[in-house]
Amino acid sequence: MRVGFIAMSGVRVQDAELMALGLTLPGFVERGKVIASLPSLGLLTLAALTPDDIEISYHEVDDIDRDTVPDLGFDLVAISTMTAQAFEAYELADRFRESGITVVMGGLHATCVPEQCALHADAVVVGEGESVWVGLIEDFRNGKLKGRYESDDSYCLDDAPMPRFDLLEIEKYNRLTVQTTRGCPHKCDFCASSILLTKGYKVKPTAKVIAEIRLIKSIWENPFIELADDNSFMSKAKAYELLEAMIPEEICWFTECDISIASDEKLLGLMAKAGCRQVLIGLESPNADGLDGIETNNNWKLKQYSKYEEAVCRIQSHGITVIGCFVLGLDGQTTKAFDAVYGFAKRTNLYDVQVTLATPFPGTGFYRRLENAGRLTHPGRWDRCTLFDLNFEPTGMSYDELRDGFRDLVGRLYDPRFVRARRAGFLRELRSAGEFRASESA
Ligand code: B12
Ligand code: SF4
Repeated sequence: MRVGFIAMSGVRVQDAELMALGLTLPGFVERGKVIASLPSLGLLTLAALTPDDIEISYHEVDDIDRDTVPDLGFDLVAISTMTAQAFEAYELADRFRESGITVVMGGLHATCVPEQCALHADAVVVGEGESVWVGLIEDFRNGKLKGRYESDDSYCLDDAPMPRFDLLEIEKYNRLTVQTTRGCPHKCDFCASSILLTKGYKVKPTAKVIAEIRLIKSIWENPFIELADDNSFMSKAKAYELLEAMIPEEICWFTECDISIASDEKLLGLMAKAGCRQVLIGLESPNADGLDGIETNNNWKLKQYSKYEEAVCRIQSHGITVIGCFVLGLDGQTTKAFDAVYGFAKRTNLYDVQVTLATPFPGTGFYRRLENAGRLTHPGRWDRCTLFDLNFEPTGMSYDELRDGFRDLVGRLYDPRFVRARRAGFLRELRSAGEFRASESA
């Protein structure tokens, strides 16, 4: 029996004018180039759980001739897609099924729109794949595949298998991902990340993370690793333990966290020592108006607002550069938000900035709210769920003002002179922070 794992990778933007400005996620070309080639960690994880007697292979969708779907001898294909490439995934799934191959779909999109995915797949997996994969394969072998499998959230990262990096044609990639946590303690209205897969905040045991890092080091001498976490280090004791264990590994890495890391000097010191080069932080809005109500547990993001500038400067003073992420078009924001983002980036010497348009992903509170209010301008157009294509009527400005203001802001933020000035400012501040720390310890 043969199972093919197919990743709908790549980045997508529909807006031709933005593309012309050189915009790629999460901000501009250089990082876009780096991340566009990341493999699907979800599929590599499921591959690891597949029984040994089954032949498996991993494929990036761009390596498959989508028109003819070559006969690779698959009995079953497992397709992973995000929302932006859902239509392309549906087409591919249809082709496989026409050739008599069983299709299973899973991932964030399938979790949120399972009924629609079921029109194109023999089985749809809702939620985390690990808890259902072995049973699904067994059902398939026995000719008893069900149409839908749902994870019950009981899966624990203590049981995480070693992802099958060995399946990759490794020369195609320049970074690999390691997941140290899954989920997030916060609950943002627009969040389309792993809180859609699990309600809990799950932490992988340190020994397993280190084993994954060592495996990557056995493939590449000096790897740059991306932690595929939505919000690392929320469990502080575990974070210290992990970071201490990462120090001797001598790797460079990137992760996503929230602004609270800035209030923990010990954590920042350990992160820097452990090789953290960059963190991506969802600041979301440069003004309080846009932040109000975003985090729906206890308005946590609004409460952090007054500390934003100092927090960014403190993190960067440890030599850890910050990609500050701002979402434009949030309820409460007006056209003043564009200049406010620019001003924030300038004042803080933000090393990188990621601006995205508020995006109603299916399965989010934001989507339901806009749908109920009749504010969706392109309902069901999943190919526009790219973070860069506008899909709704904003409140504090018109549709055109938001779209055009966003394009203009992108041009200003990624102007090479502005990028150079911010980075020079970052280096200046880093030097003076270093001198200050040296004088304190003398
Ligand atoms: C790495 C990454 C990428 C890589 C993806 C590589 C790949 N093929 O997976 C790249 C750079 C290509 C990428 C591209 C994009 N990304 Co991205 N990306 C991430 C990131 C940082 C980590 C994802 C990850 O590895 N998670 C860990 C793994 C283990 O989880 P998982 O993939 O969800 O898999 C689990 C389950 O979903 C399930 N599962 C997954 N697939 C399958 C398949 C089957 C058959 C089964 C049974 C189960 C199953 O089982 C797995 C284990 O439990 C997340 C943010 C984050 N920090 O999580 C954003 C994120 C997933 N990306 C996002 C977006 C918006 C994009 C882009 C649209 C950006 C753009 N404008 O181009 C494009 C998508 C274009 C496309 N290809 O569709 C959004 C997704 C929103 C959504 N619901 O669709 C996220 C959540 C970021 C965000 N906060 O907005 N991304
Ligand atoms: S802080 Fe980030 S990961 Fe957590 S719920 Fe909010 S948007 Fe999602």
